[in-house]
Amino acid sequence: MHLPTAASLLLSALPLAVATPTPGHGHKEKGLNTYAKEAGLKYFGAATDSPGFRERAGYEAQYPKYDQIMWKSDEFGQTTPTNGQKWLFTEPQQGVFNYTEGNIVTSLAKKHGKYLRCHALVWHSQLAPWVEAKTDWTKDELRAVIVNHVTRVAKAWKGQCYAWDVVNEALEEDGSYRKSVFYNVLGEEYIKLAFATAAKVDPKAKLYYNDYNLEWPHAKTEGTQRIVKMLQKAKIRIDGVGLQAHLIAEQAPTLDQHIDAIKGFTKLGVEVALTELDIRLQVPANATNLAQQKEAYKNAVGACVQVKGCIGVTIWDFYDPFSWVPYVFPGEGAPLLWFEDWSKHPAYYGVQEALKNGTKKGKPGKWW
Ligand code: 9MR
Repeated sequence: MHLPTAASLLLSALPLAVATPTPGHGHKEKGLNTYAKEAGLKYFGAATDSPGFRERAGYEAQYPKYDQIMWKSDEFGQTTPTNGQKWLFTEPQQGVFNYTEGNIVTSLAKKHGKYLRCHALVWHSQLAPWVEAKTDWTKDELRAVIVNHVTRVAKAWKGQCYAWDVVNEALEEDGSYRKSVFYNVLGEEYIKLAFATAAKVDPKAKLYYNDYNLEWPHAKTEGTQRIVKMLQKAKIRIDGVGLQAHLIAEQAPTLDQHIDAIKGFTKLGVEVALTELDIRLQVPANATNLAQQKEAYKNAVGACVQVKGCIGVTIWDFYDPFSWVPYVFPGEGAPLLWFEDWSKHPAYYGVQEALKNGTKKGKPGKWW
């Protein structure tokens, strides 16, 4: 869907020769990754799935247009496979490893020169069923399972990942540990084991803890700081915290909340990235919630630009039909930057403004 803005209606009524290009409508518009690099970030990226697993089936006719934006433009300098590297695909049966699904996206990243974030080594969800089917793991057995999985999978992409999400979503909202099979058998030791193993196998990849609802300070951000400190104290390498940033347009964090949350991690000496940004709204979208979404995107990306140590932003796909959101939150959707008809969300220009108006090197932009 495309909602004409007041500015675009006004412009279309003017003779072309006098129409001054507005941000986002000028001929010299660059892609988001270009603006991100100019602002001092490493990348602005988009996660993507292998075609067989994209959320909306029957959209094959859209693939050429999709690929053009995903791979052949300067919109995105980085990607993350949304599914293919997960345990379910990489070790479907104990000791049987398969990298086919993950390789689809990782090889495209290589071919097109995009940074790659690798996702995710140890996670309670999209886990191969055999891990949870066995209810009487001994500590030693499960330690061996984790070490073997992390070793084999990290080795498979060794040297290719800018970063690995080593442990994903280990916390509850109150900052306590999630009672996953890993935690139930090993306690917090499983986190140490996963990071120590990944550090050994891929010394160049940045090792991240990744979770959602870390974009404003509260119990869960404190729990995450506790994990960072625990690893540091044990002299186990952790390089970054990934803030997934699955947000809601109508109730998104403010710029200051984002900044405080990010600084809460960077002050510990680790870097931060927004790793799965999307901002859902009640559908059908309307001018009000699209404006809220624009503001929310601008604040999230703007905070990353403003805080030293926040190195990049990844949106969790870029084309609305391929988002996971409507399948999990009925009545909500349109969380990305391109609508189904390929017109851009107002939020696209919110991101653009955040990137163009701010720089890590200079003073904060005038809108801060
Ligand atoms: O985008 C992924 C979707 O295709 C899967 O069906 C879903 C299953 O949980 O996982 C989605 O990605 C998740 C990511 O791996 C971790 N953080 C939350 C993401 C959205 O669920």
